[in-house]
Amino acid sequence: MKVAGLFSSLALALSGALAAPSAIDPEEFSLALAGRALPNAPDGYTPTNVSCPASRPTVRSAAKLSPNETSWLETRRNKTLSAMKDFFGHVKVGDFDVTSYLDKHASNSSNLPNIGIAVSGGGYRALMNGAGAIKAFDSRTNNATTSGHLGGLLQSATYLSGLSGGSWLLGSIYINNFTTISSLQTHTDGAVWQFGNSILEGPDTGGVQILDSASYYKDIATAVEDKKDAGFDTSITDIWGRALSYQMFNASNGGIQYTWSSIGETQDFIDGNYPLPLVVADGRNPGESVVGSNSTVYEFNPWEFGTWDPTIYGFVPLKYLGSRFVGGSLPSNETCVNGFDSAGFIIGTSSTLFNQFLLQINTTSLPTWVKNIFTDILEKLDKADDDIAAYDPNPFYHYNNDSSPYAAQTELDVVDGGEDLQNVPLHPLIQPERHVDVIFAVDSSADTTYSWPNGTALVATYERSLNSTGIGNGTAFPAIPDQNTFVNLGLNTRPTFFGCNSSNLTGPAPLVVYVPNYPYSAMSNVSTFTLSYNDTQRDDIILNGYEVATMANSTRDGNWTACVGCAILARSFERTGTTLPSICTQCFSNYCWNGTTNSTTPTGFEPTALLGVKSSGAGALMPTLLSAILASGVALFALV
Ligand SMILES: *[C@@H]1O[C@H](CO)[C@@H](O)[C@H](O)[C@H]1NC(C)=O
Ligand SMILES: *[C@@H]1O[C@H](CO)[C@@H](O)[C@H](O)[C@H]1NC(C)=O
Ligand SMILES: *[C@@H]1O[C@H](CO)[C@@H](O)[C@H](O)[C@H]1NC(C)=O
Ligand SMILES: *[C@@H]1O[C@H](CO)[C@@H](O)[C@H](O)[C@H]1NC(C)=O
Ligand SMILES: *[C@@H]1O[C@H](CO)[C@@H](O)[C@H](O)[C@H]1NC(C)=O
Ligand SMILES: *[C@@H]1O[C@H](CO)[C@@H](O)[C@H](O)[C@H]1NC(C)=O
Ligand SMILES: *[C@@H]1O[C@H](CO)[C@@H](O)[C@H](O)[C@H]1NC(C)=O
Ligand SMILES: *[C@@H]1O[C@H](CO)[C@@H](O)[C@H](O)[C@H]1NC(C)=O
Ligand SMILES: *[C@@H]1O[C@H](CO)[C@@H](O)[C@H](O)[C@H]1NC(C)=O
Ligand SMILES: *[C@@H]1O[C@H](CO)[C@@H](O)[C@H](O)[C@H]1NC(C)=O
Ligand SMILES: *[C@@H]1O[C@H](CO)[C@@H](O)[C@H](O)[C@H]1NC(C)=O
Ligand SMILES: CC(=O)N[C@H]1CO[C@H](CO)[C@@H](O)[C@@H]1O
Repeated sequence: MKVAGLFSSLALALSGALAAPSAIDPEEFSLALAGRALPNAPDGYTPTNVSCPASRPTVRSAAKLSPNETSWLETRRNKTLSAMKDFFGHVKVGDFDVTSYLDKHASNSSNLPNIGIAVSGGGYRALMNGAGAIKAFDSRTNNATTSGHLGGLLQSATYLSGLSGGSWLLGSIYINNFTTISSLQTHTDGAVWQFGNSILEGPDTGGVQILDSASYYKDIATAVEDKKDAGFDTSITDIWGRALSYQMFNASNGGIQYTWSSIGETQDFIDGNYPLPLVVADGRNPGESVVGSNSTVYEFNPWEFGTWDPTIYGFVPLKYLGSRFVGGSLPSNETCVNGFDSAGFIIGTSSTLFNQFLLQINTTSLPTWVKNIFTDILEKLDKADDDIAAYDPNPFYHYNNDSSPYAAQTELDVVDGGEDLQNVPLHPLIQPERHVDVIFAVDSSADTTYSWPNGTALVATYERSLNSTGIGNGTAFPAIPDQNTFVNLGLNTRPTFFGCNSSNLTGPAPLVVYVPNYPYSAMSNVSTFTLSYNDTQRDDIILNGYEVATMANSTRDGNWTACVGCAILARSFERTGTTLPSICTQCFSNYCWNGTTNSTTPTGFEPTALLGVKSSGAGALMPTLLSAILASGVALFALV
């Protein structure tokens, strides 16, 4: 799919018809930059030639962690140790003295717990429910470090992964200097996270973005056109990623100069002050239009883009994406390129299913002439290819020729991280090299008729891991029952632990704490298709997400935080030969799936709010809307 030339007509029409405000005042721009990741792209959105470092970038094998990650982990471990001590200062595990335990084993950090958090896809629903969980896990949230709460889990974590809607959450946090959810929930006009303005209309005038809808479209069109003019393939995902940036990044002009790799160059990240962010996307095989369970799963970490899968089994320096690698190295006649990894393009890549939202421009209150021009452009796009991000040049061109289905492709097609049904980004966290002990898997998928999760994402990851000599490539994952069992046994109505008994695993694998979206004080099963939320709806769903993670501040189970503590410590206890405290035995009998199944077809799944709905802000999904939209042919949305 090429957008070649298509944008010039839009840009021209818009700039001609409007006295659009001129470019941002440079002084205001530099002031607006304080406190974020780095605006280090050489030329805005346009990938640009730069001189190569003395040691030219190469693709490396996925056999090990990158040297960057290995050295960063050493720094991070000290930070997670002190954060865990703080966490267990208010999270009591019976009368077991966790602080002394951690101190006793501090000299051998591989004995200490290694925590991952994964935030699923599912559009704005996943963004908001995931945000509620992250808010609950964050020690900086008011009252989160009091009894019955889980503040400090985020600070204790080594990894935080997100895909699709979950990647918007990661982008919002990391590109904005690891900001808090509370700060993203401001009520000021023009601030970030103003979901009352649909992404189709663009940001409110005023505030950091200072744009009206027409200049919003003009700016997006110009950015994407410039990339095209520089000789790079563009797709609808480029437009989508730019649009997302205006909503997620607190920087003027949609943070056009912010790269994803700049996270790795941010001082607080270098100092190990927060977890390693991992964004997941899928590969679409050449000649295939459906992304199957054996598709390649990519990760974007702050240093690299690539995959652990046996297909490619390699990683390329993220900062140098856009350079013409051949067989894993950069030929001497080729130059280095920077600026391809625009932060918005990365989260846009992870959420390509949603670029279809752009097709709903007619539902907005935009002036008809803006709609007409945009419709005109969209109609010229090749619809069949709509949902890809074009990684052209393919950084893995002629790399691992024998195993890679992509080796002969000059372009790599990358799609939404949930398209292979693994809608919770567990893949980077189950890589044996990372030695993760426990994953908090926050699932906001819309699996059931009324948009609640039913374990489909975990089933997909489990099934993939069974092909251990093939696509699973040595990853192990706890046994997961079928979705009917999830619903019949209520495993999707409260947190459930999988893989408690490590001797029943096919290899080293984390304990998975499944945290499904469930109604407490709001009906948080909002439709994947709803594009705008006022602040009340937004805050209600975030609060509900907080309650999902804390089981309503432990009012649903007074032992909940102790049980979270037990899940964190379980694998560490095994390594150090520590007897399980009796509270943990009790927790595991309550929360661990014990192998029971009931695969009969359930009658339906329609939970009501456990605490009663506090406000009418967050309405439940209307099935009629769902059918109408499905009938209109975007059935893929049902998956996320
Ligand atoms: C980012 O946030 C940290 C922690 O709040 C703060 O110390 C630091 O100064 C901020 N960085 C910038 C560049 O503002
Ligand atoms: C990652 O490691 C490479 C090689 O050791 C080094 O050149 C590069 O600067 C590192 N990247 C960052 C962002 O620290
Ligand atoms: C971690 O902490 C230990 C003990 O305080 C210290 O000796 C070590 O240098 C620290 N390591 C890093 C990488 O900061
Ligand atoms: C924190 O707890 C105090 C005391 O219970 C309460 O008054 C206050 O509203 C709480 N703040 C938040 C943000 O929940
Ligand atoms: C994925 O599976 C399909 C059918 O099961 C097969 O045709 C295809 O070649 C497989 N792709 C890879 C990369 O293994
Ligand atoms: C570099 O050399 C290769 C092989 O001769 C050629 O295909 C490619 O176009 C050259 N690249 C540039 C930038 O000239
Ligand atoms: C918007 O509505 C017009 C007029 O009904 C129609 O021609 C056009 O195809 C629609 N655009 C989109 C993107 O659906
Ligand atoms: C579970 O979700 C899948 C879609 O992810 C759906 O096809 C299936 O019918 C659902 N089953 C139950 C029991 O909810
Ligand atoms: C296992 O994965 C390989 C590709 O890695 C694929 O060809 C094969 O069909 C898969 N087997 C099953 C049972 O899914
Ligand atoms: C133990 O492993 C077997 C074989 O993989 C599996 O069928 C069973 O469900 C597992 N039990 C639990 C509790 O995970
Ligand atoms: C927010 O939206 C909900 C649902 O549409 C509506 O009931 C509520 O009145 C709105 N609240 C505000 C403050 O606009
Ligand atoms: C554990 C395992 O099977 N690793 C394999 C992953 O894929 C690469 C590339 O095919 C193999 O070299 C590894 O042995």
